[in-house]
Amino acid sequence: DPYSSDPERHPALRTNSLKPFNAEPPPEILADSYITPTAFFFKRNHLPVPQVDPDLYRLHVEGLPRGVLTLSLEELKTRFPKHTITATLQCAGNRRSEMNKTRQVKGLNWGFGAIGNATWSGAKLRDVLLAAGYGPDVAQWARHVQFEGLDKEITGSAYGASIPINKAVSEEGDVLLAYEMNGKDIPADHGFPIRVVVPGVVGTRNVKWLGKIIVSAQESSSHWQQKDYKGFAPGIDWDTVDYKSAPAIQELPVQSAITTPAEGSVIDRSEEMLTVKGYAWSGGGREVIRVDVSVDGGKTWKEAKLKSSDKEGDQTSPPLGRAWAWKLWEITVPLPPEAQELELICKAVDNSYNTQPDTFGPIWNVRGLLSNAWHRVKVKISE
Ligand code: MTE
Ligand code: MO
Repeated sequence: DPYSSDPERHPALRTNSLKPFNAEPPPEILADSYITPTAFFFKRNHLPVPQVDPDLYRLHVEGLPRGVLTLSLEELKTRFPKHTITATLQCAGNRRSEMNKTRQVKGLNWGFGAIGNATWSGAKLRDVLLAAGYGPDVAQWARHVQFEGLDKEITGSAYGASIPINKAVSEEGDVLLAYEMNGKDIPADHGFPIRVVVPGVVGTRNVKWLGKIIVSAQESSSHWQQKDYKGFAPGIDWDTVDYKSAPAIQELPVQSAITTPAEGSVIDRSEEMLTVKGYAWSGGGREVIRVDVSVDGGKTWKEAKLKSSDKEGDQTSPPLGRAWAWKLWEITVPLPPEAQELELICKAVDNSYNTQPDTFGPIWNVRGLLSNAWHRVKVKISE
């Protein structure tokens, strides 16, 4: 069994698949703390978790005219300044189960917990590429930076993905070769000893157990770059899909969800007030500037209070274009008199004034990706 050396996991995780291991936290814990506890951070593995000896670990940087640069873990930690960022990671399949209810899609049936927020520390990819010989000459032809994981299919091909070179070398792109998550060594499930953190970019490009970096004129030729993680029109099905016709997903659209109360909760009328909480995030470093909440199915809306950390009242903004981390939000509203059932809704707005679509129909796609329609939660009120 290639999965026999997979690590232990927290028993409260909701498992979507055991081999490979895919799981998300109980969603109500997500808004409890600004930083998602590592044990509860969603895990999305396509293959068995590779066992890596940190002393034998080597990272190879290829494709540059100067030849291959090989770095040990120690060299990565000591030759390059250590940077720390707080960034939200979201799987392109987050909230797929809701889109699946509109019309069946193919993929793991994620709820709204395939997202988490962590602090990540490591060397800047930019610094490593410069040390490997990236410069104006290379910029003439290089278009993509490819990543290969140490996890492999039985055929021997490694998990792989790529990102545009501009994101990789930008001083403001903040792409990390991370060796710490939430202040500790990156755990086995999250890519020990090195994972790429590409803030603002879909989970799949954040390659774990990083073995190789290749500077190239081409995108990664991997299955996950070419034949998966792309969006299509609602009319395209498995018989008509042409993967070459759409670009690979990079930056994600604006997203939000209600983490409490849970679907189907019963609220006591005598409580009079109802507190609704959740998360909101947008891709590409766009900052969430507003979350609108309705408790009457979208007839009326109120603005939630946004939080940029666990500090009471913290509404600080990150530098423009570098809002890598989510915001938590909260609102307390009076229970509408007479109503026996409420439909709670949230929708977020980012600083480009992008917002979420109201329903899944118009954004339905065969693979169930980019599922970001208004999040709706029904609750009952008991007398
Ligand atoms: N990297 C490797 N090497 N193998 C993988 O299976 N899964 C990707 C990405 N990086 C994956 C990978 C996907 S689809 C996502 S959503 C994120 O890792 C999940 O990261 P996490 O497990 O740390 O939450
Ligand atoms: Mo993913």
